[in-house]
Amino acid sequence: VASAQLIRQFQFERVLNHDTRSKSINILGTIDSSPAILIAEKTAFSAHDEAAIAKLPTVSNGTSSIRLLDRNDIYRWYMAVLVQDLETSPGAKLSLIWPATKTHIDKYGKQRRKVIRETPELYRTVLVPYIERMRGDRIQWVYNILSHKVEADRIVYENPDPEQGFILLPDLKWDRTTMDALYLVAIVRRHDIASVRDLNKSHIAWLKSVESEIIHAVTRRYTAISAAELRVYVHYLPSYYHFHIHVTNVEHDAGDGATVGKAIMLNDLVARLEEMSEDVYGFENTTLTYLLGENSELWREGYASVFGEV
Ligand code: M7G
Repeated sequence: VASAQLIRQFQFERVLNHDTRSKSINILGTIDSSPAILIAEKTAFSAHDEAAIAKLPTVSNGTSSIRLLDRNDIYRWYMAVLVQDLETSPGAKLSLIWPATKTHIDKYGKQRRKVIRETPELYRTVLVPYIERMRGDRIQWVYNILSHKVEADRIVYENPDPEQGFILLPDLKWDRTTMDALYLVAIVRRHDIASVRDLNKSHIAWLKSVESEIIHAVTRRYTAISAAELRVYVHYLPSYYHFHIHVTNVEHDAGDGATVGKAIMLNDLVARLEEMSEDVYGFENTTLTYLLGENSELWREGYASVFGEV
């Protein structure tokens, strides 16, 4: 209830970005004179809920809720107001970041991207110092989850071992109802892995068991989904430098977050580690290529001078 009051105080400032395909919009505003970002996304149809889908063309709040726009031969197109209900069929999912930092505003704004071919040397000289600066307060939310301070009742599965353990729970991007859009995140307990770069051959067995525990836990909890319908992957670059794994339904279009230049299948990471020679040993010593937004501090203050047309 408290958070619903908070979102009502949002004062519009400007649109940061919008997307017609995902039907989402990122808005910058203020709450209590501090910057706030509101992300609104229309919810997907819940194809598993066949009873609701069957009623789609007939349900109406009143006679004016479906209007024929035009017809041509066998084709007809309409505009409609669908019956919505906060519990079973909400119309939109809203996320609020408040107070938002400059890094958040950059991330949710429209931006062009660049391809970064990051050699081991660039990783050490440009990215490592950047990660050091970024790790601080930005991952408070991760520590809150690991210490059961927040979201504890949402946990899907937990392995409490301090070294090997992790917590699997719904990602904030998931509306927690639409099965086709299932999106979970697994956050590891250990603090010594900031990103894929810190993974090496010594982690192979651990990564394999984490992946199989994840798959087992998800398919047990969400019985409509099978192991072959799960996309288990990691981001490089991530936004948050504490190792975590994305778990989504393959049917879900996770947008940029699931594309080449950002997402790497966990299985592929493990296979690469297995194939690596003892000399190379870990991702620290490889070249990784990814996309980076031009608004980011990492581009402006780091890679622009290396890859930019100066
Ligand atoms: P990432 O690859 O570091 O960043 O993944 P990005 O995908 O946002 O670029 C972090 C993941 O954690 C994303 O899928 C976020 O949606 C999710 N996430 C972020 N926060 C702040 C939270 C949170 O507070 N709770 C939960 N459950 N998930 C979060």
